[in-house]
Formats: sequence, C-alpha cells, structure tokens
Amino acid sequence: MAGQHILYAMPHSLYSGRARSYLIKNRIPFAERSTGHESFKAEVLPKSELPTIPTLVTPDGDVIRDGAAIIEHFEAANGRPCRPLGPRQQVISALFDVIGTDGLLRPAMHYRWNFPEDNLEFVRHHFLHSQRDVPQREEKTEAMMNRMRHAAMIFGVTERSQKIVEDLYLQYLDALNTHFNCFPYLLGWRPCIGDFGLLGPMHAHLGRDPYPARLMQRRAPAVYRWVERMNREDQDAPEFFDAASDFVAEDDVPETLVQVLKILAEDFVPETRAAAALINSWLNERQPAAGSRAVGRLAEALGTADFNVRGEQITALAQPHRFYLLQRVHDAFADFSQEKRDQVRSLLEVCGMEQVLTTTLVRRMARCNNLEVWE
Ligand SMILES: N[C@@H](CCC(=O)N[C@@H](CS)C(=O)NCC(=O)O)C(=O)O
Repeated sequence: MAGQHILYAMPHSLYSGRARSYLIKNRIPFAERSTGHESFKAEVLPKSELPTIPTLVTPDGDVIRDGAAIIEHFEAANGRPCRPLGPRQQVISALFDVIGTDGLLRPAMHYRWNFPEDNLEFVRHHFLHSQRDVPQREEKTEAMMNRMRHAAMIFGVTERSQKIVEDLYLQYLDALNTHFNCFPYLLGWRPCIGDFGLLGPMHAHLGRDPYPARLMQRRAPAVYRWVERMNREDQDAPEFFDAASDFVAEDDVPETLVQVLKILAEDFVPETRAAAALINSWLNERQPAAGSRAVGRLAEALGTADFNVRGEQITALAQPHRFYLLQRVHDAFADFSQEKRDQVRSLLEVCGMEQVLTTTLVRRMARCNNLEVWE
C-alpha cells in the first residue's frame, strides 16, 4: 500500500498498543502522532466523532477511529492475514481479542493506579506530555488522570476484591509464561487477531508501567519477550530453535493455551453474563432508536453489574463494547457447519468458556460513521 498512514496514539494508551502492533507486524508504514498535535483537533476530531485513541488517518485522508475498526480495515483489504482458517483457532483468536480489550481491564487499571509510589511519576510524565505546553497543562493533566483513576476503580478493584484480582492475574501470568515458553505467539508461530487484542493491557499498563513491568520481567520473562516481540516487525523468535512460520497445524489449540483460558474464564464468564443481563434490561427499558450511539468513551457505561469470583462479589462497569466484539465470535460460530460448531463447543467447554457462546444482547450493534450504534 503506497503512502504513509498517521496513527494518533500514545505510548501509555491501552488500545493504542493493539493497533500499533498490527501495523508493525503487517509492515504498514505509519507515523505516530499524539492527540496534542494541532491536526488532531482541527482535522481528525470532526471526522472521528470521539476523541479516543487509536485513530488512524489513511494516505487518502480517511479517518478510522477504534482499534478494532483499524484492524478490520486492513484485514478486509488484504485477505485477512491474521485470522486463522480453522474454526477452533478462529474462535479462540476472536475471543482473546475481547479478553484483551475488555476482560483484563481490572488488573490493568489496578496495577497502574494502585501502586503510586512506583508508577505515579512515570504515568504523570505520559499524561503531561500528551498535551501541548499551554498555561493550563498541569491542571489539565491532573483532571485527565483523575478521570482515568476513577474509571479504573469502577472496574471493580476494592480493598476486598484486591486479593482475588491479584491472585487471578498472577495465575494467568504464570500460565501465559508457560505457553510462551512453548510458542512465540498465542496460536503458534505468527500473531493472530487475538495476540493484538491481548497486547492492549499487556503492553501499556502491565508490561510498561514500572511496578507491573518489573513483576512481569521477574515472574514471566517469556511473556515479557512476547510483549517485545509484538512490537517488532520480524518474527523475533531466536529462542525457539525449531521455529516454524504458520499457526499450529490442524486447527490445534495448544494445551498450554487452554490452561490460560481456564483461568481467564473465572472472571470473564461471570462478568460477561452479569454485564449482558444489565445491558439487556437497559435495552428493554429504554428501547434506544436504531442508529443511536451504543459505545462511548472509556469511562462511559450503562451502569454497573455484580458478579461472583471465588466467593467474592465484584461490581464493575458494564460496557457494550465487550458485546460488539463478542458478536464477532458469535457470527463466526453461526457460520460454521454443525460439525465445526461441535468442535468449537467442546473446546470451549474444556476451557470453561462455553457460556460465552450463548451470552448475547437482545440488540445487535453495527458501526456507522466511526461509532458503534444499536441496530
Ligand atoms: N473502543 C476503542 C476505545 C479507545 C479508548 O477508549 N481509548 C482511550 C485510551 S487507551 C482513550 O482515548 N480515552 C480517552 C477518552 O475516553 O477520553 C478502541 O478500541 O480503540
């Protein structure tokens, strides 16, 4: 593809890491700009509808807001290089995309905001430098950080739930480390859509802020290497002496990855079910008009949902975005033959994730003019 793309993104932004990595791995030339850049307000915002990052401007001047939409733009144009063909791998890849962008927000936010002694100056540097050097810079930085800190806490980390959030994260990290000792990517020897989604929280927050990054380096060096690898153009797998180049053969999903999913299911499944119930009752009550906005900025949600994890109640924001991406899992599943659906269902049963297949909203979402809208 000729010409250069501009990616509005920031190093400390969760969703930016996903789109940036996709562009790097797929060798799409781009320059990265902060939202503090003059052009963001003047040229991008009128077309992007919301001031979120990542937002991409193509060489033709088209503006694409949202990491999933940016990736879909290139996937659709280039024969879907990052979507595995086999049904099991396809569903696992799409599922990791949701887990990364929506399911790991709790540990990401906890390890960023609840360790101020280690993290605060580093995080403040990034928030400050995402703004132009205007007189209100400090004030704006504090306001933005407070908004994000608040959003973080309403993903469900409290004094009571903190231990469970940490225990789950550490078990997941250990299992993922075992996996990345066997393979350089989730499904083998090259990245799939799920790798990019998972990278969101694992890069900016959990792999880069001082406290969690050190934790990852010490406890899970193979995960740390994957984070590095996802930000390099080449395969970057010198530690694998038998490296191949494709996804694992025969639509196999490695046992090491099944173990990771089993741990992730412990809060992903109850949270998804509780969020669906809450959003469905909101939809039934409000009956939003077709075409009205379904997904907003990070801190916007329709309310909070309660669910239980290891005997403890967690209360977290319920965001429709999770279901926008889950629709893709459901749509892929619906298109498979009965035999393939059975294969996928059996795999998800082993992972404790089978309920994800039947947890749906009563209304579908679509994208229109850079926004997700109710159909
Ligand atoms: N669904 C969007 C979410 C983007 C998003 O919320 N980005 C955050 C930064 S990681 C942001 O721009 N927040 C600023 C705001 O909400 O005002 C995506 O996947 O790209």
